[in-house]
Amino acid sequence: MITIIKNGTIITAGDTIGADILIENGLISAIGKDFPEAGADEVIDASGMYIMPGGIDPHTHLDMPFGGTVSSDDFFTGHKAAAFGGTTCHIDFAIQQKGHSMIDAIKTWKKKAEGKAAIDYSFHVALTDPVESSVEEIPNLLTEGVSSLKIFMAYKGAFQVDDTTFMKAMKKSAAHGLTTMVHAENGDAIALLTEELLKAGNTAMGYHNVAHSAAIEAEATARAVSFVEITNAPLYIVHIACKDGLEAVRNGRRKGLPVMGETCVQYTYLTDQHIATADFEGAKYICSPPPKSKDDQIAVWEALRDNTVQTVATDHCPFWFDGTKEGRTPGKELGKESWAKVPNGVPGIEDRLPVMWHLGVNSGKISPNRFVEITSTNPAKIFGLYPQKGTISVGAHADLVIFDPEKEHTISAETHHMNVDYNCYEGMTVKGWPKQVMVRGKTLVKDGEWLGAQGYGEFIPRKSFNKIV
Ligand code: DUC
Ligand code: ZN
Ligand code: ZN
Repeated sequence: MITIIKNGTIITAGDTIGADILIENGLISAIGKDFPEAGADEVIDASGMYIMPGGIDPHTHLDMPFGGTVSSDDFFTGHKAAAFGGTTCHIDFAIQQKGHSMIDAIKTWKKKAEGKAAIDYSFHVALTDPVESSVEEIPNLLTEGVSSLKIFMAYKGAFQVDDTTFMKAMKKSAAHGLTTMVHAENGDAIALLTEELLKAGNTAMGYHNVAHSAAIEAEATARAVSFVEITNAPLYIVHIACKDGLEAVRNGRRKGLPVMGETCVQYTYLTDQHIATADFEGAKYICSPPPKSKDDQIAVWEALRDNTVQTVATDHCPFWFDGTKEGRTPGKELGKESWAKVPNGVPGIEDRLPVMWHLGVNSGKISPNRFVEITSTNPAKIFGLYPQKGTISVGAHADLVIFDPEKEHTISAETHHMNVDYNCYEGMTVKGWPKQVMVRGKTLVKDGEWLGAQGYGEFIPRKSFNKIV
């Protein structure tokens, strides 16, 4: 199969060039001008369009048992939605069950995706059983194509592990070329405050932000950065949402420590005021860590600009607002009586690229090249997918977004493709929209039409060639 994309403007993390792309059998085989069209199966005229590497979402939770229910997008619905929004690859989390190995978890998550996947995917694994055998298992993860390991400093009694296990895991991972990742919130403090708040009858949604305050996130983030200094092991801190946490990462990087940071699209737009909305509406925005003050949001944008954070993800973990309807899994209504029972998570896998383009590029906060870098290139580099993915170069997968910078679209749950009954960006009119989206040369979405297929998406094994960026 030979495809030519002509007359477009190619945007990568490093360059903006007017050139045509030749695609052969799913790979980019040449970048140049005036390729002979005779013999091509398809010629796409991309006049007026930008051509960018497909989005790579480094942090998602599809089909994840959590909070007494399961996230509402599986590996087909989530993938279809991702493709409509220009994301062509993502890295999900296989979560270890206590008493079981991490290899078991990876196998379980691979099964969830098999036959359903429509875009390409890979897995991180979360170490949740803080026993010696878990740490000993770390080198074996590479045989399953997993080169990144997640630790939770939060979710006491469930996923949280102690600092000793955390540091041992960092050292073992570093010694074998794996990158450690961490959810940085102080789980002990959250558990204590939750108990006190509930005892005092403070059950309204806004109290989620009291139990998950900026100090609680910043303390854990600073501690995690100190662990990098102590172990000299690389660390990627996921979903950073507060100014003081970002400052801890910035200081660590200034010292030359191998620490990296991720933020999520919701933290560039939502604030604690969304969660404090009356009449249970705020439950829609409950996630951990939660979006915080306007000041924190400004700090997130600053960190995206000055490279304190290198990636923007989604932490996509959707739950129905009303999960009582026929055919739905239980959702946010589980927490009608108390914020503490609301399943934590927000949808966003479909919205990430258009919202970041609109809020970031259209406003002049970030350049189109920086947009590509934080949404695709850096996730690929950090997690060992580059240069197969994350850029437009000869030999790379033809995972491409043909993006119409002039097209306006109003985001709504009525028209989105995520399997969830609300959207965090409801009513936002964005300028710039994916016109055509390809994974390995196959068009999955064209002019709003779904042309993809369940089972087309491939598991991408990753070796220990992760980079620090
Ligand atoms: N936070 C969420 O809000 N959902 C999934 C897991 C997490 O850490
Ligand atoms: Zn997390
Ligand atoms: Zn997460």
